[in-house]
Amino acid sequence: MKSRAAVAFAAGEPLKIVEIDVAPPKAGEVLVRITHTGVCHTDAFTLSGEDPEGLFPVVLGHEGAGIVVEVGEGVTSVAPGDHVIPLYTAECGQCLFCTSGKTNLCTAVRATQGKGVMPDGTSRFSYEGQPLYHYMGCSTFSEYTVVAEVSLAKVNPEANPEHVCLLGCGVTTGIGAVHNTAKVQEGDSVAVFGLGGIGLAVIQGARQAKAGRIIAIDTNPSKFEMAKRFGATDCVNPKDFDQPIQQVIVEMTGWGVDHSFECIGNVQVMRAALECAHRGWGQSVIIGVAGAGQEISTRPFQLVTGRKWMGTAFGGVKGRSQLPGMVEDAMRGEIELAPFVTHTMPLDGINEAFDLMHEGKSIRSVVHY
Ligand code: NAD
Ligand code: AHE
Ligand code: ZN
Repeated sequence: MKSRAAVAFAAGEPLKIVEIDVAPPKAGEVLVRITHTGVCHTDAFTLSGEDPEGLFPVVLGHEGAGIVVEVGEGVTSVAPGDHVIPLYTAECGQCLFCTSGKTNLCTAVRATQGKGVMPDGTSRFSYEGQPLYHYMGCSTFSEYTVVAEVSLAKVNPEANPEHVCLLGCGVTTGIGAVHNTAKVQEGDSVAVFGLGGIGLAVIQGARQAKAGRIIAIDTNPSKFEMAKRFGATDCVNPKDFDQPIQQVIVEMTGWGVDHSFECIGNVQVMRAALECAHRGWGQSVIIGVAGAGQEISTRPFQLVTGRKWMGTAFGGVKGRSQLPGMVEDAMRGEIELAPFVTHTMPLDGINEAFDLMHEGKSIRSVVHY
């Protein structure tokens, strides 16, 4: 079938809106009509050419909501008409990782997903006869996409797709990082580096956990108003200080914070986030994604003296078993999604979403088909 899509033909170039061909779903696969998709910084990261797994030409997008159109042979957990959120972290329920009870990092389709193809090693997308790569197992920048059954969460059809698409990545990642990865407790102090969709969701999660002090840090002070609205108690612009930001946070708190979160993808800030964690027990969670060749470093003494360095993917959330409940939470107002959607546009305007992100003017742009 034909589908309107925003295709990344080459790194660093704007997406092109074209009509692509989408082949029917094979066994274990599902054809989904995407109605809405958020634009996450990770899409921009891969488009920039910095992603070691980046492949072109590709249909990007991984923060979507849609409706099942057709299922392939053997698919039983979803049916045409079901409302779904595609998952870049699948949940097969059977692999070593799913059954461990320790992680959400399912391996069922991860290897082929990273190669931009479906589990059988081929693509369902083509343009003018040439194959296009899939992205993160989702490719939500095409109106019609094919995903593995294990990469779909079935959600309440009454939910607003313009909002719950954000549970496909940003908001779930930030909130999950607080509850599943850091396990923030009542009264704990928190520092959040980077106040985009991810950092603001961390702040929302920290407030849910009844954290005490929530320090929001960004070099763009226009982000502070929203951070306060979500529960930040202090807002800090590193540009206002001569000392390194970790020293500023340690001085503000006495010994550092109980939990810090890096939500930028900058390895220098990852170091600062670790070094502003409390001596003896403070922990720092890396959420940001850093480019090819980047490495983190600190003095080992920082860990010897009790700090813990951690990371999280999709906030540790198991998509098929936990995302439907998070959608219900959002419908009850226990997870706030609307304030994240600062801009909406039709598919034709998707490059504007990337511009707004780079200019620091948006939190989330949501594209509708
Ligand atoms: P965003 O671009 O919307 O927000 C980033 C924020 O960081 C901006 O407000 C920017 O002003 C701020 N910033 C930039 N440099 C800074 C600095 N030196 N000090 C302080 N603030 C600075 O991005 P986003 O969509 O919120 O994503 C954030 C990061 O999280 C990205 O790296 C993205 O790839 C990653 N991510 C990871 C996961 C995961 O599962 N681990 C999921 C989603 C996104
Ligand atoms: N492909 C990159 C890494 C990209 C990355 O870390 N992705 C995050 C999700 S970002 C969502 O916006 C993630 O979940 N990673 C775990 C996984 O299995 O992909 C690289 O460095 O190769
Ligand atoms: Zn994302």
